[in-house]
Amino acid sequence: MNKKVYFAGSIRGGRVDAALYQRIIEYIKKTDEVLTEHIGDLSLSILEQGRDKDALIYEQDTAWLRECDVLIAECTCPSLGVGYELAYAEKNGKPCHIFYDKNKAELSAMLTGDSYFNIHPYEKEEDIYPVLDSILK
Ligand code: 6IA
Repeated sequence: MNKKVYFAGSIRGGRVDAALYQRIIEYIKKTDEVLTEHIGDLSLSILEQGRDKDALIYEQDTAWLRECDVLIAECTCPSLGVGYELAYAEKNGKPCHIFYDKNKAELSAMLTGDSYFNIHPYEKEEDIYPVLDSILK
């Protein structure tokens, strides 16, 4: 209860699962704080904004990664940024949980091969929520 959650999901890697991210974020927010609510924003711009603006995004996101209690990543849609965030969170000793739909994606060996990560393959969206309950309890 009342954990600070860094939810990670693809932005420039593709927004095909944005509505799923939104539902997961809303679920987590019933009991805990999500630092990265914008990941579920269906109108989020994925266009490059120039290095100065992206530097501000990087500074904010890495500050939240240092501040969070746990990182929860939805990795069905591959994202360079999410991969970077997972490595950054590991380096900072944050618990990391990775969800992916095993019928839609093959996870990178750089994630499945790293025993630090807690990996949760799922078949149906409904399978995600009881696992979230056990992570957040
Ligand atoms: O490589 P990707 O863009 O798919 O990386 C996605 C991950 O990087 C997410 O988990 C975010 O935490 C982070 N990230 C990437 N782009 C942004 C961003 N863009 N804002 C915040 N975090 C980002 C600009 C949106 C802004 C105009 C509201």
